[in-house]
Amino acid sequence: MSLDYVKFAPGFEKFMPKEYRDMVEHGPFGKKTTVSQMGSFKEILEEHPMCAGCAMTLFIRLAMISFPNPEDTITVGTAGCGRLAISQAAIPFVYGNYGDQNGVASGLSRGLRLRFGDKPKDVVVMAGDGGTADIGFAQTLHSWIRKEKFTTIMLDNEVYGNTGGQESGMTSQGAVLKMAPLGKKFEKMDMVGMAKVAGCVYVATVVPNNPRRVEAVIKKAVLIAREVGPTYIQAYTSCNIEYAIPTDKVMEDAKNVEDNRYKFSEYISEEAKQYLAERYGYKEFLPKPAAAVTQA
Ligand SMILES: Cc1ncc(C[n+]2csc(CCOP(=O)(O)OP(=O)(O)O)c2C)c(N)n1
Ligand code: SF4
Repeated sequence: MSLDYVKFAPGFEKFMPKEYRDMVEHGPFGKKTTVSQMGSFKEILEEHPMCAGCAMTLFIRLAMISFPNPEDTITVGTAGCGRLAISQAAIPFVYGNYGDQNGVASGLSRGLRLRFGDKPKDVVVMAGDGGTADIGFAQTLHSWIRKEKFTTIMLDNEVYGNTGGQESGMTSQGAVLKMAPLGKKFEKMDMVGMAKVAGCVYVATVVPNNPRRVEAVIKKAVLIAREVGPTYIQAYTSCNIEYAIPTDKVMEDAKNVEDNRYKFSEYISEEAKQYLAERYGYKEFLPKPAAAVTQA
């Protein structure tokens, strides 16, 4: 993949569907688009069949706008609500068996490095909390322990949304769901803690009601995964259906949850900070000048 794969072959332009022409002419490929420009360019994800008001869809949309090089990005997913939107985007999507996304991404990322050498090809896993922390738990953790260089994003709606409301390891203790009528008995899994212990060099928690923050987090995670090591983002992406959140209150819920129990957090290893500063000009991570020595 490169910009060449989105360009028209000579003479074919007039035969291409309008959607495709619009994507080539007004899409984000080869440009630096940001979430603050939403509405002024054609996005790689525009339509999806997910529930009205679903916060997960908003997060996926923001994440895709934030990919540093969408024309050189492949997403990997699995069963669950998110893949319904991710698979509609105008970039390649790999969909395997339930829970094998980090195994698939490991092979894909290694293969792309062998094939394309130094030219970055970004692999980004996006999967639900069930896919990441329950059924795919072993593959998720092992990819981190093996230091596989790609980004894992958990779409944490704290439930199995796609199959009608079973509890997941990421459901909060005590939560009552359609298929957990007695309430969840155990604590929410600490996947952030596990990511750090397993060797992720960048770990962040976010909610989707702060688009600029989502953008900053996604960019850092994808850039760091190119060369430094595995990166993990855990995003609160409420399921308004299973948690009965009125569609006009979805963002209010996200704000409340962020304030109360899903605070923004970011861990960056020293190596990753240095890499971002030196390679991508992140000024906040440049070494601070030594304090002037006060003369006695
Ligand atoms: C091997 C296998 N087991 C079970 C299923 C059925 N299944 C599809 S999606 C899903 C749960 C998805 O929950 P989660 O990963 O949290 O994603 P969400 O739908 O909540 O976004 C299950 C159990 C499946 N597709 N494959
Ligand atoms: S079931 Fe929940 S997570 Fe799935 S699309 Fe609907 S609102 Fe979103």
